[in-house]
Amino acid sequence: MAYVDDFPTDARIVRWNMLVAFTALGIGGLFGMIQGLHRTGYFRGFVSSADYYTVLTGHGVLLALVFTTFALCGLFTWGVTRSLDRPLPSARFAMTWFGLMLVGAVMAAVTILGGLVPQMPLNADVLYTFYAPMKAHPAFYAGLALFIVGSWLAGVDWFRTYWRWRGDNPDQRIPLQTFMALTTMLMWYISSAGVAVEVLVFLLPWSLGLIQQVDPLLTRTLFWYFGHPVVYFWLMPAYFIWYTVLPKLSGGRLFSDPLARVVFVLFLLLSTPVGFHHQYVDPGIPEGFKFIAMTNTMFLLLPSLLTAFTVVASMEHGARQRGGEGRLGWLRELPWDEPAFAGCALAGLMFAAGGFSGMINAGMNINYLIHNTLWVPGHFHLTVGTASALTFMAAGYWLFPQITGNRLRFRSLATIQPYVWFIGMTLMSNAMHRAGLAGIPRRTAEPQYDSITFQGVVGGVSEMRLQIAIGGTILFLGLVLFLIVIFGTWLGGSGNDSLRVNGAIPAPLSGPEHSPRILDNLKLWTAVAILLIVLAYGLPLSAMISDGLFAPGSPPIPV
Ligand code: HEM
Ligand SMILES: [Cu+2]
Repeated sequence: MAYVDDFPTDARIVRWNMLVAFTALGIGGLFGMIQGLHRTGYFRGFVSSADYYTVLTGHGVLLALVFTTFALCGLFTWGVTRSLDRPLPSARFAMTWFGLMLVGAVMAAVTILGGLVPQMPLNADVLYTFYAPMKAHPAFYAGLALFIVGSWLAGVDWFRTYWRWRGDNPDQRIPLQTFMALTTMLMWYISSAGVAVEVLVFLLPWSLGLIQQVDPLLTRTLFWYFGHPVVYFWLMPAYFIWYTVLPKLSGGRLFSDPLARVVFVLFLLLSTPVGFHHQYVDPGIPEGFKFIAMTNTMFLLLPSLLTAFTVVASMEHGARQRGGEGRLGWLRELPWDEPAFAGCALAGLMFAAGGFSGMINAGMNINYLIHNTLWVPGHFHLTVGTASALTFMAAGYWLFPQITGNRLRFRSLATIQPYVWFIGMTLMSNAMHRAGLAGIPRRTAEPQYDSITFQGVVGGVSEMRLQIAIGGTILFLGLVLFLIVIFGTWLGGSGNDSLRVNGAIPAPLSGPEHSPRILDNLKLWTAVAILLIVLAYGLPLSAMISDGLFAPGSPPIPV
């Protein structure tokens, strides 16, 4: 029996979320390729120099916000209902949050793309970080607000399902996948409150003309209060797949359920009190608080290192079950020709590289070297752009047959797709990192300044630009392969007769009974998380608002 037979309504909800996610991925990826080509200086025909920022905003919003959040909603709806073995309480409620998110996302996207059509009054060239003094059309902020509220209601839906299950099972440990979804959502409620205040109290009224000015430092701080934890909102669903699906795909079982719980609790505690590490160069924030943020950030490496250990141990266990031997010889026994496995494993490998460049970003002193250069997109295309994106694609290969009842189509394309993405990203990200070291700025259509020449540290500047463009084109090709497989599987229905995916997930080697019950005390961890935030943010925030909520203000930069 596939998931779709047990939970037909929920399967539809998962399907729709994933399809919106992958559509956003397709459009956003096309914009990415255009950017890479534009920056070479040779292929400028696609968009004008000014429109570059419209495209860049579309790329960032569609990929970093829309694609990731819909994918998360699809994966968590599947994980919660599967692990609790009960459907969401009400299809109507589920369609409400899905609808709110969709309407919000479409409003934001249409407002951004309106910038490409001179006759339309809409525009929002404010980049996906959208902070003042850049100002967008009110429809953009209203769309964002709907989108965030929709995501909150999605979390309510998973909590409701969990509470009902709890009523029937008062003494059981929370099933792991549900535990992961709930801790992620608690983190999301705490952190997205910051961006909700930023949008609803400041940016939307300002863009409607109801207030004349906003305080850029305060609104930036509110943004980054949310802007770091949001990266865990992208990553935790990838971890969720690595912990619960990847061991099975490797032919084994999860090494340790308790370690997985510890990791998710650590993310809940530490994701938010670190946001100042995005503001190292902002004046007006005391250096000591930047230092605290840096220290917390370094602690945040711990859950990722624990994950690397647990996931690799599970993979090794799987490979040895399949007859793998030797210190590293077992690696050969892993199913590298299985697209879902290869996608997750390559995503994890790239994430390790992203972790290293992330440590450079996080260091208060070396951050100055790479701040606002192409190094930064070089870094996060390894993390969100691959660790999350490629894992979500891989999860799609595994999940689509289960949620549609159809066999995976174009399997040979699916088999090579993760490798195509891996090669494209290796080229693009490597060149972006090096270009950043040469001082080439990010978010700049044509980075040529009078009397400044960029010196390549290794290789030349035009070589790096070319490598970014070639890597970006290969990535887009990888994306097209993926979309052919997924939409082919969805539309090319062959019925339920020959499903090749076995959706069962085996029990871990070490189960939840090996950990103290306090790990499941979500109220306690939420309280500790809030306490840490008060310590990290209380004083600097109160200093920022002590001179008035809207002052010192700043005139808008019209876009
Ligand atoms: C086809 C694959 C992709 C290509 C070719 C691509 C290319 C690029 C390029 C060249 C930039 C830098 C532009 C600049 O700073 O001037 C960029 C920025 C960015 N990319 Fe990608 N990218 C791809 C996929 C992704 C994915 C999958 C994600 C996230 C899930 C992502 C998220 C971002 C974000 C958030 C930015 C920063 C936008 C900003 O600075 O406002 N990209 N991308
Ligand atoms: Cu961060």
